Amino acid sequence: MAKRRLTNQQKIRIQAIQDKRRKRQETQANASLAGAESEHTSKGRVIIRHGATLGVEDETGSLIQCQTRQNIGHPVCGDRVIFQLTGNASGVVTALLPRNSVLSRPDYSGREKPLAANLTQLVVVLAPKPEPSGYLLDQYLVTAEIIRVKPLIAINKIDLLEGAQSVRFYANLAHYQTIGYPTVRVSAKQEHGLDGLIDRLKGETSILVGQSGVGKSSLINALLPEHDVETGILSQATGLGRHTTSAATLYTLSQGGELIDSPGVRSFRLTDLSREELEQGFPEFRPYIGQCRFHNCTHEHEPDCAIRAAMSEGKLSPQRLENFRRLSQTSNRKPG
Ligand SMILES: Nc1nc2c(ncn2[C@@H]2O[C@H](COP(=O)(O)OP(=O)(O)OP(=O)(O)O)[C@@H](O)[C@H]2O)c(=O)[nH]1
Ligand SMILES: [Mg+2]
Ligand SMILES: [Zn+2]
Repeated sequence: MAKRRLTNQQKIRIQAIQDKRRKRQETQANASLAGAESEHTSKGRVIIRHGATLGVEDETGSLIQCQTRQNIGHPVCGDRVIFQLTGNASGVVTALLPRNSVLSRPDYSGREKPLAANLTQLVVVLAPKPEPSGYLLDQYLVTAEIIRVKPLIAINKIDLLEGAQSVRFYANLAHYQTIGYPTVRVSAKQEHGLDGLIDRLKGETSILVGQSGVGKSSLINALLPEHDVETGILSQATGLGRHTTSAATLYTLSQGGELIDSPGVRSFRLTDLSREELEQGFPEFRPYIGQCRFHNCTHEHEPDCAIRAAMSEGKLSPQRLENFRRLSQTSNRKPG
């Protein structure tokens, strides 16, 4: 208890220091407008983080390599920051500006680690190869609901689909469209369907997420031909990607919008959610929430369960309910 109070106090103090730096920056900006001398602090955008080093783009579009002051939090790709120049193209980040949203992943010790900030859209990239995981897709879709960003499903490598295989592939994903998740079909390789994707990216800060090898970086290359982002081949033995991209990186699209490439994952662990939060992550469940006989129904075995009844009537997808149950068993450690 005492430890927690101390931590909160520390947080308040760190917050106050950052607020002061922000205010100082604002005053300086005003002073420099008035032609007065100013210490050189500027606002910037983190476009990449490599270990402790940040690539910060200043307001003129120049890239400054920055270290960060301790105790200001953990700036990540997409963060807005205040930095001070220490050299020609080097500096130190002194404050982290408030975030509109943040995508985190638990690290090996289970602690939340931010991956990217100020997102407005989460684009889950799937492909026929490597084979999609509905469980991973559902985890990302729940995450989009929880961090309040728009979800988008991008099916890439459609050039690999033909005939019966194609019909089967789309049939397995059809329920996402029924629920209302926007979906685009593209081929980064053949540059097919990109206009539909570009339309959805305009005016948004989007992050491409998904398994390694689905073609996230290839999509960046197709959308931004002036960049040549490294892409990897799939392993012949396992059909899986080789984790080619190692750090989230923000790109600006000429058609409008910002797009973040991110390292592929094999699995994604949701942060601890209460059952209520998890239910909110499945928007098609909403009409039935509160309709079960028991208010704390787990939708597994209780009598008069509205969710299971809806599934039997074909109104809810059995795969989604299965993933909901799996997630409520693994991520549901927080009391509701
Ligand atoms: N046939 C086909 N292959 C593609 C397409 N897009 C990407 N690929 C191939 O898929 C492989 C993996 O692509 P990447 O872009 O490196 O995948 P990634 O999602 O960035 O992978 P990580 O960085 O490891 O997460 C490469 O061999 C690409 O050439 C596509 O539209 N069609
Ligand atoms: Mg990549
Ligand atoms: Zn129920």
